[in-house]
Amino acid sequence: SWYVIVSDGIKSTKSPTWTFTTKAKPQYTLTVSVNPEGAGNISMNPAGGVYEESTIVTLTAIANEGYVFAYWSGDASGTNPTIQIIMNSNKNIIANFQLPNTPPQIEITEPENGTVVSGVLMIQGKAWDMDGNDTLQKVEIRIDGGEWKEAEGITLWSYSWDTTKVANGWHTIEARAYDGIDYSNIAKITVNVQNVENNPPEIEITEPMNGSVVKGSIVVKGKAWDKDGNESLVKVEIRIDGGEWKEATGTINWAYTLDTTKLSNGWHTIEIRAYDGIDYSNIATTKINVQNEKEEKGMPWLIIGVVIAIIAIVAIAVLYLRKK
Ligand SMILES: [Ca+2]
Ligand SMILES: [Ca+2]
Repeated sequence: SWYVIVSDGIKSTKSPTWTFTTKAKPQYTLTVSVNPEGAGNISMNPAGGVYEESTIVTLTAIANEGYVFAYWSGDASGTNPTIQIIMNSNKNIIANFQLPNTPPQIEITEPENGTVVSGVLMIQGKAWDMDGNDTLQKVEIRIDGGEWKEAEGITLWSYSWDTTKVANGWHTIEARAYDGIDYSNIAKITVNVQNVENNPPEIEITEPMNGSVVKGSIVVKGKAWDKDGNESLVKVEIRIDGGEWKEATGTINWAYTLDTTKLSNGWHTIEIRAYDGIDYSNIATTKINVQNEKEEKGMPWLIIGVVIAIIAIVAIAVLYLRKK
């Protein structure tokens, strides 16, 4: 509060008393620290550490040599080394640093670069990490620059690759390891896939003709052959009406005896296939119309006839005795 005193040297007059209040903004304290100690510094802009309410402070974490910035903690978060905070309370902020990551390393040990391979190939190798093998998370493989796929195991890893799924010729195998932060270099080999391509066998039914009317015991027969050599034929199989496959006799010239009395009268489907140890042939089909004669079922009629005859004889006998 204040007032004025006016004086002419003899008399003085005091003015009324005026009062007013100033509204000062509250002030807050920003405390920063570094973890681990000596790993780096934090610059504050504006500098100071004590700020009026609502002041925006830019914090930058600066790593010392041998460290990298990791994340903020306390009253801040995130992994960006520069952040802005608004001073609306006292704050305590920690900049966390860590030792930089060493990427893992990888090696393909099997197969050797440039070798001829076939069938299902077991690709194998090793992975390691200077920061400790326990940080390794996975090993991935890709074929011909395709999608990365996870291998089995890590420090000693393997990956099963079916080379019959690709064309014969040169193919690229690449491997990499991951430690949760960085991928390793990519290990790369090329191999020459040489698989023998198999032609499926072929088959034909020569008897019975499609649509034949048959009865009793019949012989189903035909021929089978294979472009890769008929000696590769393993077996010929037959099934009736989509039932169980049964082996026929012979291969190049095969036969199967079918008792049609075990089948109902009417149309039935016979299917045949050949197998060369790798692939089955197409299925050859023929339809037969079974017509076996029905067995005589006279017995019930005979019994009924005898019963009627006995009743008739008894009736006649009764009538005859009554007349007497
Ligand atoms: Ca590492
Ligand atoms: Ca074949």
